[in-house]
Amino acid sequence: MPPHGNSSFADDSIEGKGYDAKLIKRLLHYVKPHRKLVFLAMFFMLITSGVELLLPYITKQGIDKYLARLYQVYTDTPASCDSLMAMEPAEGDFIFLASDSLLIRKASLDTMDPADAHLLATGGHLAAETFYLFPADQYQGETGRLQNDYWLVPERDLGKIPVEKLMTIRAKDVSGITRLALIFLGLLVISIFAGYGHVMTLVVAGQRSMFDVRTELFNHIQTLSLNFFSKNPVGRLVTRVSNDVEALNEMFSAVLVNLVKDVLLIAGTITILLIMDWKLALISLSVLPVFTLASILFRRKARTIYRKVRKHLAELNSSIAEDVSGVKVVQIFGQEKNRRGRYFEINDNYYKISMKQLYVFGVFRPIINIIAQVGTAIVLIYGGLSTLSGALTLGALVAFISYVRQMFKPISDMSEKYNIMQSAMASSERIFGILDTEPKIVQSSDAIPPQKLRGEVAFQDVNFGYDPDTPVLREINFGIEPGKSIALVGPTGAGKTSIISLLTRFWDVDTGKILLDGTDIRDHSVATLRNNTSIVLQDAFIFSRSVADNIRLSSDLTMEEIRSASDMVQATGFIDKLPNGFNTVMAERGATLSTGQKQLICFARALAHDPRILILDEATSNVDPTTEQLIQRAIETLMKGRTSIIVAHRLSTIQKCDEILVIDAGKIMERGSHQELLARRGIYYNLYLLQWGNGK
Ligand code: TTP
Ligand code: MG
Repeated sequence: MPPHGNSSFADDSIEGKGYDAKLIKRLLHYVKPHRKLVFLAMFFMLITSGVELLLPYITKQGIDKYLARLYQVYTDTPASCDSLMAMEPAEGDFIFLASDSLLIRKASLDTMDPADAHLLATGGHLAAETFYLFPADQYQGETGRLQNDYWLVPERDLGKIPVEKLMTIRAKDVSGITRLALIFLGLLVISIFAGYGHVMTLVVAGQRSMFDVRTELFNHIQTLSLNFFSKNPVGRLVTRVSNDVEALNEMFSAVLVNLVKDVLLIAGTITILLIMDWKLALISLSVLPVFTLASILFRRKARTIYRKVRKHLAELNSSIAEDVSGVKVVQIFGQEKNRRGRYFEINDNYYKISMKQLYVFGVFRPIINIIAQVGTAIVLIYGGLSTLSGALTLGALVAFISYVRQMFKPISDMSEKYNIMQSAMASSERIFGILDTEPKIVQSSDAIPPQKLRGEVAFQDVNFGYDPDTPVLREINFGIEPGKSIALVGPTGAGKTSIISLLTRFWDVDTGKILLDGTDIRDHSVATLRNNTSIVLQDAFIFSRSVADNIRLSSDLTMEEIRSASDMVQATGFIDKLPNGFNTVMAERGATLSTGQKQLICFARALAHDPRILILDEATSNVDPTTEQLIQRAIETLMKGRTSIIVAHRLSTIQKCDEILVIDAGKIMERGSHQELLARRGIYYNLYLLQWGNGK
């Protein structure tokens, strides 16, 4: 067993590493069959991330190109004006006014070589005043001045132009903005669909992978030895199969779905910010470490406290349940005051922890929000100053603010994802722990192919204990000829059930050998063992399926065969009286049947499979005399012509057997026929007097 085997199912903690390359690699193995879906999801994800990164940029374009189409006047020597025009600016970026002056579009400073832009802005040749520009043949008003073919209106005087006039002379800007708005909308629609596709494909891939994990886990658990089950209570196994797989699923839907996208968005945003204005970028990113730290701290605290709240709530609930259901006892023994005190304490604990939770949320959430707002404020202050001094366009500032705000959410989400990853890693470790547990009963690779047995059984010097330190069976030696029968008798806890558990390989011997037809049971294939033996256990197990299915199990017995088997053990009588006869579906564990009826069904099951070797652990329970007789006859029918090992409590069964072994404290103390053993006046004789002496 690997190092993360048993020890890790010992506790159900969810602390641990948030990332474990080995575990992730194993998990990916389950995703592999569904990789097409994952790739599709990645494709969708790239689209949505791209759109999200693009939207603020479109806003910037709209503002700079159409809303704030501002120009500044540049005056210098004709030679430098010429050289500027020779830079081949984009259409409308530079406008020739006179030999010594140009109009330069403010937004174009952004797109030109930063060194040139710097030179222009700091050379003292660029006037700070900004103008809107209108063709002189379309508009000439009171405010502004005429220069060449253009009417220049200072930015601050734009409001003086009547609105209707403004709309007509700015028709080009209006149509430009409309076009951008439509593009914006189109992208949004695309991103909605791509986002839907992204989540759906990944969730489907996740559910399918988890389906596979659950199936494998279930199948594997079924092959495990009883040793495993004695160490892992049923409740815990149920948790493994459902909760732990669910934790993995949560990782899929919450983490994998968004993690890559978040990382991509954060990286993309930071890159864009740095390209737009690296100084402003660094300044606005300065709050990130504090923000990240606060988010992590908050998530961690929130998670711990959430767990505590859950624990206290469970305590509260179970306390109410217990006291209400036990109210009679409480009243009869006058325990009301006592229980009230106890309840008050639990209630008070729950109240206190809930208040603490409120406090954590009430303090941390606002703090985190404030940090994010401070980040935005820094951008606004510093960026605002840059915009005023002309180093940053208004559009760039607006885009900057959008990008910075857009970045906070994925960062705060990521700390939550880390928590989910942590529990998922712990869960997968436990799941793999089970998957790595070897089935104890292994079939050796050179096992004899399945065969039909004659039915000779022999135990040779068998020693065995459920745990190595306490031996349960010591030096067990006996043999049974094909078709003969043996009865195991002895006080409770003697080891009778243990002997037959070894024969069915629910467990394997520690030392010694069990031979079937002269061959070690461990060299036979498991199929030989299962096909040639039938076992009826002390606690008859009935599945919640129809009676016929309970007899048939997974074999392909016909209805006639099932009926004839149940006829032979005389079970048909009561089965036919059930509401739907053989098709009556049983309650869980056969709760609606009596003990005797359950036994009879199990006998029919054993008989229908026609085994060479019959193993029977007789129930000790008392049944009415009629059923007793039915059972007795059924056992006789079952034994006929088969090698039988019977843990017997009924004198009549014992007397029918060819040999009786008296077991006590894990040893065979006496053996022989009924008469021989009585004559010895030993353990058997005493048992006889105690149990059957009263004539039963
Ligand atoms: P059994 O073999 O179950 O005793 P028994 O079948 O003779 O008793 P009964 O007549 O009541 O059915 O148990 C022998 C010892 O092994 C006993 O001390 C309990 C112990 N034991 C385990 O430790 N683990 C197990 O799973 C079982 C079945 C028994
Ligand atoms: Mg027993």
